[in-house]
Amino acid sequence: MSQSPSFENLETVAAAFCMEGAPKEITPYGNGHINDTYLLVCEDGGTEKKYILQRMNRSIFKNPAALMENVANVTAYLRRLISEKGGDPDRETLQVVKTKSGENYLEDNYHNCWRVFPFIDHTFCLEKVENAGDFYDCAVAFGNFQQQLASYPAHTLHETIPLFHHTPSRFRDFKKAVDEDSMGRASMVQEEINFALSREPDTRVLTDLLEKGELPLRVTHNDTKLNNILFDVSTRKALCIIDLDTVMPGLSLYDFGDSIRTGASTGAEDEPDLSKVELDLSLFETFTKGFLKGCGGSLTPLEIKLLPMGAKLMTYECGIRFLADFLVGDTYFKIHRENQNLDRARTQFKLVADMEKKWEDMEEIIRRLS
Ligand code: ADP
Ligand code: GN1
Ligand code: MG
Repeated sequence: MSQSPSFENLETVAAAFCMEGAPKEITPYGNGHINDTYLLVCEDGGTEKKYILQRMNRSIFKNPAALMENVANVTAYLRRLISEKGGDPDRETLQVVKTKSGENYLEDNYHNCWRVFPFIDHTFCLEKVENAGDFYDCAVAFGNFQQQLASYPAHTLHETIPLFHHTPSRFRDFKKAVDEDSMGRASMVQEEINFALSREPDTRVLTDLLEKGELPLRVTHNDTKLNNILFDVSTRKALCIIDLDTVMPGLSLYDFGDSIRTGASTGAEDEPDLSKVELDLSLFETFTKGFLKGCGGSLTPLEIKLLPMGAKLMTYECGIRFLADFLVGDTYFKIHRENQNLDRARTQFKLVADMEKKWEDMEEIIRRLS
């Protein structure tokens, strides 16, 4: 199938799922960097039913069956918890719509893998924090997500992307991309490469502590960027955590750090004007308060102490991933313009440098809140 499937192709795919009504409109949707996402509107006897139809990224997710087993089991588990608490499972978590043959996803004749979720209507995603209250809600929701999954049988989860947040392994991949320089781009980004290389000793801090058993392995989301949470239009409350492809055992610091990276930056992830990018300390404080609350006292003193390191390392790690992708020719993260991955890497490194400048302030905030 071509890169942009036609309505007819998509309609055929959609028809294989247990949906209400017949497909009327199918349009590209959202700003994810990984999967191809469509809003699918179906007509059912005069009423509209909406779904999210996604083509999973096969070059990233090597085992779609294992991935979808994780998503189906985790969402079924969350639905039970939400119902027990009197919440609305149809709006507060995702639900896997099965294919007509009872599978969690469909593999078409071209080896594309597709899945469907009910569209959670009257919601919006934030690409940038608009006010501190939203970011606080987001922090409580992500902390709470980790709490909810604390009793989930972690051993049943498949590792959908091996070594996803293993920063030393990410560093090795980055170094390989620099050494191979397959696109001949390294000479134009020497300053960025040197910035990343000089911080190599930091890469091991969290994984060493994990290996020594000083940091607990938890079930974490691992991709807690701002646009992976849906807000309710009427209440403007954080409603539903989405993008569950990387729910796996991990460190709480990964989830904390990835949200700071995206939500506490004053600029967009791909902002070309670096003067607009810095760490907003007040948003850092807001998120920390919310996350501690959401985790309900479950974080250990060492986890709390290391929250600034979580923020810095997740930002650094994302920076080297973007830069490596730029060096190999933009094969992983979707780009919509030339040099977008380079701009993304630059914003992450600018944020890392700013965090290093504001290190004492971050530590002081953590001391005050703990
Ligand atoms: P990616 O892995 O590419 O980031 P996501 O699963 O995060 O893909 O989906 C991309 C976007 O689609 C989200 O940021 C959100 O805007 C929207 N989205 C995904 N699932 C739903 C849903 N069930 N209801 C409403 N919007 C959704
Ligand atoms: C990707 O899927 P999405 O767009 O929410 C990526 C994250 C990165 C992020 C950078 C599976 O997230 O790890 O931090 O882009 N997801 C995967 O914006 O690699
Ligand atoms: Mg996403």
